[in-house]
Amino acid sequence: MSPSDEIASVLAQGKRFLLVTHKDPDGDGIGSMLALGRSLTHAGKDVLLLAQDPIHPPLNSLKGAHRIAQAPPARGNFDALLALDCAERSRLGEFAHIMKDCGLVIDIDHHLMGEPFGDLNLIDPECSSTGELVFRLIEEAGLPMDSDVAGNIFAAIQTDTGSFRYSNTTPEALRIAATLMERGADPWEISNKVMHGHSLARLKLLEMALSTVELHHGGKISTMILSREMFEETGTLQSDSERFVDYPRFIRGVELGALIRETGQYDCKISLRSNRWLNVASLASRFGGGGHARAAGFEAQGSLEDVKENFLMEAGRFFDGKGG
Ligand SMILES: [Mn+2]
Repeated sequence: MSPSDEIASVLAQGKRFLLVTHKDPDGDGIGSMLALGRSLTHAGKDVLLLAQDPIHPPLNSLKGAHRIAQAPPARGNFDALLALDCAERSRLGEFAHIMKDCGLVIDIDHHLMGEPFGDLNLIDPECSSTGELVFRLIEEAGLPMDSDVAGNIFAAIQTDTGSFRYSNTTPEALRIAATLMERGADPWEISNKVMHGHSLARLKLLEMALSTVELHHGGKISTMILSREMFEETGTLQSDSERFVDYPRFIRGVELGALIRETGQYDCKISLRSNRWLNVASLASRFGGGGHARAAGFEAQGSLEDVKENFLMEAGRFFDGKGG
């Protein structure tokens, strides 16, 4: 039996399911969780959706987002835990311990890093997004798909492919998007909510971030900085800086764009994007992180200045070694 057949039969036989996604959830994780959760609920299952952090704008406008709980359930007893878009066990954060209360752990993901941690694993790194895997699973398992399920899968694929622009956009992703439209997904409505629904404060934060953009390594590396002060001054959250990393990458001649965010005292988070050939997953792994060839990230300890300097030194070396 293929992994998706095995998972389909667990979903058909089980009654209670717990769905989770990674910490700092994104559109793919939340959209996938909401879509699969609603479909299973309509199939008569008892479903609990769980996220470690509150769902911030604009993702809280996805249909059904208010149903996502933040606290783990008092009673375990789930037939299975489905981990969506989690990349590796550590991305489950504080929820990793709930796994023992669940009959089976099912890992559904399109990242290629670490060992799959599920009893059953539906992993396909060729796949644009976890949303695409959820679509396939729902179809193959014969689970119900109404317009809200279709819309949330569409939002998952749209956010993870940068509105069908990034290099993970495949013919299959576009075909599925077309099918989702036929099932009632409305791309304009979804973009307005998920891609455009931002606050004025976010624009003020972007204004500050843009003023820090610099070029390095002969114009091939570009950096952008976000300090804790900037978040405080504008009253914004880390989640408001989603997709800022695209701006340094958009500069002509740049191959590697990096967004360096200060997340705590001596804690930074670095997001990496490349345009054509540089393997940023491999660069991130030098710092203990990971991701995809064109989008990756890692965490680092130190002041913003030190982290930036260290990163630029290593990135320059990686570049010169034709890091692929
Ligand atoms: Mn994803």
